[in-house]
Amino acid sequence: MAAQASLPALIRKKRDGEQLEEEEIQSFVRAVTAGTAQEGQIGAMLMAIRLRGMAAGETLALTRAMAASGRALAWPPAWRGLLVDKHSTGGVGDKVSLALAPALAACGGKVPMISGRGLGHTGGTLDKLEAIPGFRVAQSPEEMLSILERVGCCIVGQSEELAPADRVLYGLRDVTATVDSLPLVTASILSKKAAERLSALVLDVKFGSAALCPTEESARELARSLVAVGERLGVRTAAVLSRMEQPLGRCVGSALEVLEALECLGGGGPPDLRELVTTLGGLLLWRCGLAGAAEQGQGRLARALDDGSALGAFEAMLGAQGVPPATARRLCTGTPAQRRQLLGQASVREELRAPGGGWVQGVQALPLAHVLHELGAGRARAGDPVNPRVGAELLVAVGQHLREGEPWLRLHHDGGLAEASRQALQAALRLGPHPPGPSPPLVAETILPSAEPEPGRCERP
Ligand code: IUR
Repeated sequence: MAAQASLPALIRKKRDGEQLEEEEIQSFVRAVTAGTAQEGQIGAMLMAIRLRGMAAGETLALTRAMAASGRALAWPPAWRGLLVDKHSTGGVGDKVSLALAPALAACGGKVPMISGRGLGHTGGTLDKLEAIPGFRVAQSPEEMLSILERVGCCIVGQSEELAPADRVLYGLRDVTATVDSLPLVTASILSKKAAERLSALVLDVKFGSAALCPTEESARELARSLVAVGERLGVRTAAVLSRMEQPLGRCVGSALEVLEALECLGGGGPPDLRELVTTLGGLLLWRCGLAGAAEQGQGRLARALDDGSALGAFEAMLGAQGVPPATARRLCTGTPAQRRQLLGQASVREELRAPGGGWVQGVQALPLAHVLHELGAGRARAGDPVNPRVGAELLVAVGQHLREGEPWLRLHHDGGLAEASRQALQAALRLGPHPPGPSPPLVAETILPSAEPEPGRCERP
């Protein structure tokens, strides 16, 4: 056996633009997981990868090594083909997971959804769910299995044991300016999904001013990388490119987003949210074989939202994850006022009024998210608390005419709105003298694996 290359030799090799062998990548990831690699060495390797990139085979090897750094989930053989999940690269007002996981369970899927917390301007699914009194995001793999047996879906946090190498690398990427690296993003997202032992995965890769990917081209590149590596890991993978200029739906902020997800789960809610839930879910049902085509899958998802079965699965999931049954019942079947009372409301609710008259061309998501973040809806550092009651409701839609002084945004907060923030919010409302032209579609493109099987393709679970 050849002598193991030292970490400096591996860093040098990548630094000089050479490709790393699979064993070399494994040895780097082992050193990261075992804690024998120094932070400086890990940072240097991350920067070498960020600057030199990785070939497809290297990215696959990195993903596999990171997935193998911890425990993998195990499921009964009878669930073969039914295990599905989705991942979003993050958006403003993105509450899709809250509605999608139970809707998929209602369609016969098994959904072991592992979600994240918000960091930066985008909210996290776990923070949103924790706006519900009693909801517990920490569930062991054994508890996940039991919930999936009874309910069909769970939404949980990443346990210490799952892809621990990603935890180390992700933490250091933030402080070494190496977050925006295609192979590192691909390996980070897919290592956790590979450890979930999924049958099918759909990725919502957002693009636009409030997204990780600023342009449609960069989103397409990331989506292609994710789909190609996902498939080679044996997971049937698809991605959509969706626009993220404006908030998704009408509500932003944890408690308000839970309320909006409940509307969607009951067959109502804003059309853009329902469109994304049914599009992503339809692709998943098709890719795992529960539907013959994506359109058929979309129809099944829509029926689960309309006939109460998705809402029923959500109520069961809440009960299984620590919410007292009476609370879960009231939240899912109560009036909007009863729901608001259960989740609690901020002490201040104020309406912003249109500074002039005109036609609504759009509302920019990024400044809105920044102001809500300042008001306590987001966190500056991992581990900081968030205020679930802080949020905003859009009172207008694109194409609507507003007269000067008419309310366009209802802000929920517990005090501290600075004048500069108020001005930033007013500037986020874009008004024009004419009605806007037709809006571009929310989903710009669907990315599927290329038809040709790639060499080295593995068996599917
Ligand atoms: N989410 C992840 O899980 N990993 C990443 O690298 C990014 C988002 I960026």
